[in-house]
Amino acid sequence: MITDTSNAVCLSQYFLPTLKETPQEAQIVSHRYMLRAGMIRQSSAGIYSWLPLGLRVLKKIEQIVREEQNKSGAQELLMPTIQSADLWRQSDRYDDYGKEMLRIKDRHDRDMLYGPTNEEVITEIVAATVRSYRDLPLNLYHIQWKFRDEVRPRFGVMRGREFYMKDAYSFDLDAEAGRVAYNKMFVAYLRTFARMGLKAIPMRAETGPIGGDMSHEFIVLADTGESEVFCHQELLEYDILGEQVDFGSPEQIQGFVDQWTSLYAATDDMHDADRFEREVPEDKRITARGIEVGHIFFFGDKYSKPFNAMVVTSDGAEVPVQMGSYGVGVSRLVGGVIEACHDDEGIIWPEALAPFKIGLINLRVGDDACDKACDDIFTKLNESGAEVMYDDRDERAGVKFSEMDLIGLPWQLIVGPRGLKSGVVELKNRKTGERENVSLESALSRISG
Ligand code: 5CA
Repeated sequence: MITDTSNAVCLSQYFLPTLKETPQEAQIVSHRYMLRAGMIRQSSAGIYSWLPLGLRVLKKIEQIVREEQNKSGAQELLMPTIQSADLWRQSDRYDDYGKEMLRIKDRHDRDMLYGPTNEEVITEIVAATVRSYRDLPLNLYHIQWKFRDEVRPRFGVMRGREFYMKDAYSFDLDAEAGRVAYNKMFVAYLRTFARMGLKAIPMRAETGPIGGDMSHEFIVLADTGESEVFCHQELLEYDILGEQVDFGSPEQIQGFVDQWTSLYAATDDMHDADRFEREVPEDKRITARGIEVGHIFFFGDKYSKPFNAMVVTSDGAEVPVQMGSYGVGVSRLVGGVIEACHDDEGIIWPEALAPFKIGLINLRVGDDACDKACDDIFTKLNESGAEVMYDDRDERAGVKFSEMDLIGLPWQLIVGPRGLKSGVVELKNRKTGERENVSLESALSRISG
């Protein structure tokens, strides 16, 4: 019995509008493949609809981000997309934010806006509810759509106007505790991106309109990245997933942060060419382009003061809480991962993010033996918990192969009449390109969920 039909789909019925031609408007590979593989459709400039295949990947990324935020001790809530302008007047950012902010009037002629970020909303909540040092530390996050009216929306979901972001906000009694919160997010981010199969390097960065004086951008190296970056090659060799992380130990967390920040890594704005040459041996210097997939900030009382977010200390004094904010570009990551993982035929999904694990290809739809074998495999895979997409369309083999390569599922199981006669099916690994003839049983035991 098929338990969840959304995890086992037949292509003859699945909404997957793929494109044969390369779309002219798409300048970079991730944008081209996302359009061609039927993951997204542009709705207007920098605004996209997520079609079923794209949405599955977006949700997987979102879930990894959520699990790692929760592990680090942050708590999920959900704030609105529409905010009142008065909130932003209180922090003095309403005018400063300029044309990037989408401003709206409601029927009472009140100034509203579509939130580009949520420092004001969350600080107002905390100011009204948190009173004592005993209520801290606190880290609250949500995963919500944002809008920034970018001058040049481009590269598909990488620089959209509407985009999906995880933003967390930490509240602490003093700067030292704030530093602990910042460090926890730093390590949570290392784990988050590593689980997605990405090497994201934390780099000293400018704070821009968010403010503050301590900030790191998490950068994935890619030729099509928008930022120019400089770093020590050994940073690419570190592996946080090989470490036992204890978020309850500030010393251990600080140790990881020190390890990652002791080697040179900076974005263009913060780059110091002399220091780079002094600190990094010539053969270890990386000058590259990169994609910013996350950005963390510590800004002390920049927002807590105007919102009067005060707490009483153990000595009875009243102090403004110390804050940081921490963003992950969830929708940007879909494009970022494709920039890092693809070849000339299409996308190569890391297993953790693949929309389905297996593409089952029936080479002769209508042939009793092929149909029966495929139905059987399809049911067994789904029962095992594996996510499977079954190409049961009456299409030429060449079309099926090239579309499956384009979509980039980690495994392809190819079932044809000739193989079945000798009791075998073909198992192809999308990443290595290796193909093997194996018995049905051994194919199933290798790729089941
Ligand atoms: N409030 C802070 C931290 S929560 C903040 O807004 N930071 S941010 O401006 O750096 O944005 C966080 C992340 O969102 C960025 O690192 C980037 O990955 C993503 N992002 C920013 N602008 C866009 C955009 N126009 N399109 C897609 N993703 C974006």
